[in-house]
Amino acid sequence: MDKSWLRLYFILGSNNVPEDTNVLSVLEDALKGGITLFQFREKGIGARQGLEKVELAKQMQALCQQYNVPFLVNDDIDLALEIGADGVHVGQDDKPIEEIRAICPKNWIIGVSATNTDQAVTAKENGADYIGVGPIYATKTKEDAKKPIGTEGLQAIREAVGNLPIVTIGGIRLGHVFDLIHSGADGVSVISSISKAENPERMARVFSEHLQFSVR
Ligand code: TZP
Ligand code: MG
Repeated sequence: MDKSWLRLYFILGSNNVPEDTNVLSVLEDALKGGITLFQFREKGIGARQGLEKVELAKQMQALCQQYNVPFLVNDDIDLALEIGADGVHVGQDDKPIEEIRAICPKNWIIGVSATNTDQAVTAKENGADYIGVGPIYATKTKEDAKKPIGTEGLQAIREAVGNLPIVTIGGIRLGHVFDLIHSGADGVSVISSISKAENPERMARVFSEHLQFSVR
């Protein structure tokens, strides 16, 4: 995969936005602000299910296509296949990569979450296109998030996986970008920093600028 896609990776589901805020307009704002990859992550309290989930996914996918940004689906391989997503992101407890490769289009992007060097190396051996490393910092967005690994944890994983593309996740704010890139990340993935920003478009744009000034 083109690792520049990982630079500003936005993740969103319908329960990640403030009340009375339209989740589609938050996504469109983030796209306007310059996000480079998108993951549809519809889970947790109040998450849409069944046809409602499919409908929201299709609407988000259409927006991403308009802005030429790849569209990935979290966990739900069947949904990703059904709507023709560009790939999936899976956690340690989801379907193994080998099983996904056996049923998915050749050019699918498959990302895997890793919180330690063992998981990272295994994901690389199994053919992950990239790993999502974290949580780096404390986060309230994921209820069952593991203990934060900090930039030290990230550096250890970078050393263990060589040049495998890495995107970092968990509690990432603007002020972290420089340290993360200099600790081995190819990009940052964020939910709340953008989804709950007063102005998601401007926040995405400023993240994008910080990333430009943080090149390794
Ligand atoms: N996986 C590890 S931390 C996390 C996920 C999905 C949540 C990230 O959300 P935020 O709001 O950017 O901390
Ligand atoms: Mg999962």
